[in-house]
Amino acid sequence: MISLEAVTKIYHQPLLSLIFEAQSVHRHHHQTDAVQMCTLSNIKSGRCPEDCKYCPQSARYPTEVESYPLLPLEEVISQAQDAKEHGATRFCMGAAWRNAPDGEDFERVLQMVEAVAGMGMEACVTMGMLRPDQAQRLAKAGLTAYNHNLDTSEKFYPEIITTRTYRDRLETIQHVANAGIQVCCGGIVGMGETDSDRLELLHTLANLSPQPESVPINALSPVQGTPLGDVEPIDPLVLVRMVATARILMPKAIVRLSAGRDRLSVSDQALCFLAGANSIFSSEKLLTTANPDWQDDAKMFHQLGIKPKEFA
Ligand code: SAM
Ligand code: DTB
Ligand code: SF4
Repeated sequence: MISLEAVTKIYHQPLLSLIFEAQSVHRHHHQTDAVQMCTLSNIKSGRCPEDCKYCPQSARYPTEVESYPLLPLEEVISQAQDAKEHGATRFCMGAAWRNAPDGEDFERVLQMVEAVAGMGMEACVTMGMLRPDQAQRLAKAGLTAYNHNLDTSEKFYPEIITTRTYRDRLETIQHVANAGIQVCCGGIVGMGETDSDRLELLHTLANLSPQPESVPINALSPVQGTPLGDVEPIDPLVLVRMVATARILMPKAIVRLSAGRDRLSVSDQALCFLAGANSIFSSEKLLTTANPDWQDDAKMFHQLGIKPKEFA
């Protein structure tokens, strides 16, 4: 068990010492100068019944996001092929559902997972709460990882989401791990939370058993129409501290510099890589919001001497 005091001590040390410690841990456990590219696909968009205040896909907020039902299998396969050709080794399929469905839609998601895994890519899905039997079927289809974020601290969580509890999230994460699927679990900064909320989130993540194999750190991408649409952008150095602390606490995890990169300079991102981030989402769109495009990232990798991490 890692104590909250230990997490606090790591997080609040002088920034340069924190980055140095994180980079030392990083070099011990990971290939240096290699960053994994993952590509997202919004396989089912909009009209979500949940009230996550950050999310443009919630049916409760007047946003301009496109709504469509589950995409056809062929469309998703073609997107995955395109991502692979651009060097992505992980394909992450997101669906705006409160929980994983049953019936035809679930069968189609299983086919998508089989197809992506069959192409020699890591397959990841995020579609809300999962039951143990659904997790087992996804595992059988070849799913590498399931993304289900805690988003923030247990304390701040009710300010952001009221339609499902922190406990619901922890249960889904346990079902995923029990089925032998890797857990991808992280959070968002820049929603008005305090340092103490960030520390508590990191503390909860690091004490999950097993620890998550993948930890996405998102900076809020504010979307007009959502209750957080006008929130001021976060100081990039908060992101650096989050990444570095996550790296030290979860040495083996892939730490993903996720939403919000379109507002970061190459130098900000370089600091995040130095602090132990070793994955990004690539392609000009995340699920619904803007992201640097393939060319921007190819240029950044060249400038920083980073190689795309190969499929292992
Ligand atoms: N509906 C499923 C769920 O909530 O688990 C899957 C899709 S949901 C969009 C996946 C994650 O994206 C959320 O948990 C949240 O962490 C992140 N996210 C959503 N909107 C965001 C935003 N505007 N800025 C940053 N991260 C966001
Ligand atoms: C995660 O933590 N970040 C990704 C992925 N998991 C699914 C999603 C970010 C979404 C950003 C808002 C949007 O594009 O709609
Ligand atoms: Fe729905 Fe997921 Fe968006 Fe929450 S984050 S509103 S559950 S799509």
